Amino acid sequence: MEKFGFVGLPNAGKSSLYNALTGGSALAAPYAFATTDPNVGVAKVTDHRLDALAKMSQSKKVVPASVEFNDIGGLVKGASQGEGLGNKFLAGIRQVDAIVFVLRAFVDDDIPGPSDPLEHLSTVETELTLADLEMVTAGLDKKERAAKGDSSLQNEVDAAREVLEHLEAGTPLYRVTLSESCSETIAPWQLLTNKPVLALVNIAEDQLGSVQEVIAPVQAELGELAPVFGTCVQLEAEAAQLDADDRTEMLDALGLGEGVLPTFLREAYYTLGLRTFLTTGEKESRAWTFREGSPAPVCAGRIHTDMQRGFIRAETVHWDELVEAGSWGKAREAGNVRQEGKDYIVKDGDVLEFRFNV
Ligand SMILES: Nc1nc2c(ncn2[C@@H]2O[C@H](COP(=O)(O)OP(=O)(O)OP(=O)(O)O)[C@@H](O)[C@H]2O)c(=O)[nH]1
Ligand SMILES: [Mg+2]
Repeated sequence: MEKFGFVGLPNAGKSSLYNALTGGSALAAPYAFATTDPNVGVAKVTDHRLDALAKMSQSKKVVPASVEFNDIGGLVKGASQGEGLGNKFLAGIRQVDAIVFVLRAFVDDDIPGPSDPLEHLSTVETELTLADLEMVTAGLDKKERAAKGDSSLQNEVDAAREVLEHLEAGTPLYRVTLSESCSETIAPWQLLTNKPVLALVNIAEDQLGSVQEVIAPVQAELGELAPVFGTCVQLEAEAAQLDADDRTEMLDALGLGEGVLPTFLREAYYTLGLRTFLTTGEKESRAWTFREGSPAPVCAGRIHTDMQRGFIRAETVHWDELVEAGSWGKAREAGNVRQEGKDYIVKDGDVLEFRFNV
């Protein structure tokens, strides 16, 4: 499952966001470093295509796609010198696939900490860059020594030197374009700033009418580097505790529609190059995650390795054509079901039935 890690200052609202997304009950409290041990939870990605297919098939079970969120402690200025919780706890999010910056804009005199999201962003960027710098400096030293006896390590030494140059200049790696060989070689180091980023600005309830203005400076700062979202995390966390009807009523009353978080979640998923194919039947309708550009057998392998090994073909129909036809049978009659072979690149929203032989 794909994983996201939250990074932000104390009291930015990371644990509140975690609760809102996963329906969890992590401690969210108005003092710094409320979170010490990480919270790990799963969020379901809502998908109207899956709902439509489940309805068509009258499926007994509906299984949406899901992603994992890791909520960790707050990062402060000087963390690399041991301030606050230090920066060792960042190791807990080295394995994540992408990082979500949680930046506070809400003002609340009872909750300590700055309310300027740009100040949050700058601290977070600096501290992540310093954490990477520490790791690369130590790693390079080791590799240089090892490369003396093993020339095959020279590649890695070169790559580490290239990233070191950027990190020493204070530049997080997501802001630079690394050479292709460097990019490939350094990937296993799992550097924090060498991951895709997204930003979520946590705004006050009374800023909900001007979300765009509040997040504009952050958008300007990050430009093309990261999608930026804004919402009042507290309200969405409260809504997440309600049952579906009450939640809809609460969010509607606030003019929030379905809430910002479902959109955030879908976009986070999409930003990572994740796509969805679907399966549907009476027993179950299900959304499956695959990487953009995957051929049909790889997608079959998401369900079962036997299906990949013994792949023959994939009966394929786009979800909306299937829903419009009303059943697989009718979609076949209408000529909408294609027989796709092993080279077929699966598209987001395809409904598939694999034929295989083991
Ligand atoms: N007024 C207001 N308060 C909020 C909002 N979001 C979170 N809070 C409150 O701010 C406090 C801190 O929130 P947390 O979610 O614990 O923040 P955190 O980023 O996890 O903090 P650390 O774990 O200490 O790093 C809590 O008391 C929340 O209830 C918001 O949108 N508006
Ligand atoms: Mg917390």
